[in-house]
Amino acid sequence: MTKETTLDTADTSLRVAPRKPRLALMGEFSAGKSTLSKLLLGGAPMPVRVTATRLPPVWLSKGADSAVAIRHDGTETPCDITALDEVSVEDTRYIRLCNPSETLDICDLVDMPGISDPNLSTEAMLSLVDDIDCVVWCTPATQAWRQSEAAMWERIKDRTNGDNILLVTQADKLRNDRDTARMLARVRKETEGLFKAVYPISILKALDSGDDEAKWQASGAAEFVDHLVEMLLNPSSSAAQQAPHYTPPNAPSDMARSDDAGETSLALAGSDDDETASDPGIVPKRVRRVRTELRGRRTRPGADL
Ligand SMILES: Nc1nc2c(ncn2[C@@H]2O[C@H](COP(=O)(O)OP(=O)(O)O)[C@@H](O)[C@H]2O)c(=O)[nH]1
Ligand SMILES: [Mg+2]
Repeated sequence: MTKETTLDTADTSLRVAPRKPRLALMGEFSAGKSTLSKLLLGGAPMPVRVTATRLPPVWLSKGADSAVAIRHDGTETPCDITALDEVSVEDTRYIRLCNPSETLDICDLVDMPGISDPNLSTEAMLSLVDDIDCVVWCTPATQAWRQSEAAMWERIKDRTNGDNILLVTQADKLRNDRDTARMLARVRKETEGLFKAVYPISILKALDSGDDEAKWQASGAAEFVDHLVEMLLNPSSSAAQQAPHYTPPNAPSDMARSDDAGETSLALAGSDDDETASDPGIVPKRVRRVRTELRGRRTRPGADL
């Protein structure tokens, strides 16, 4: 009996609020992380150039467009969403950016600076990694998986839940399929056991694929997005529970609304009408594809959310 009581107490006091998985995009400078975040966010246009080079980590959560700089000492300063590159890189632990993209219904996305960025200390990066769950590591096809990446990944991988993907970006820069196959064989061998999967992709081709399903497939995005969505909806770690309306730390008050969470999760999957209502502009086809992936996973018989 005593034991039972203790367990009950522990259960109540230690219960962690369920939340969405937090996915970090990592890799060297110019590996394509910010371009990938653009691809994943799809139709919700970023109000700023997230490809600006000197930015602190950008933590993207679902919500109406807003930006807040979180300093290393924990203090917060709202910032001009159109001038994020004015935020002090040295003082800022990360910029919290809210964005209405539906992708952010299933995860938070953290667009990290390059791993060798002199403005981001290794300690600061590792401390942020401790707050995320999983990683898509971007490595450019022409110089894939350099020693610096292998060394840094060694320090990072055990801080994740293991749901990590290695994305070999800029595959369009290789001369032909044979070069691609050789490069992939090498990278897969060198990273054996370090990632759940390795995918080649041309993010630019994926962004350009428009309505063309064959081009979307050929870009490598289809296979990658399929796996990523599957992983985010069924994370390995019990720390990252699925919860459609998790409110991130320091969330602005307009994000803390508590509407019927479960319903909303499935509504995302279900209704194109809703999408049209909230997004009166043109919805790029690539976004619909990400949504289709979400929809497929959420409506699949037996899919357990
Ligand atoms: N050729 C090619 N260029 C790409 C691709 N993805 C990104 N880039 C370019 O690579 C450069 C660096 O991309 P960026 O996303 O800013 O890299 P980050 O520093 O990792 O965030 C930009 O000029 C992108 O346009 C791709 O798939 N193919
Ligand atoms: Mg970037």
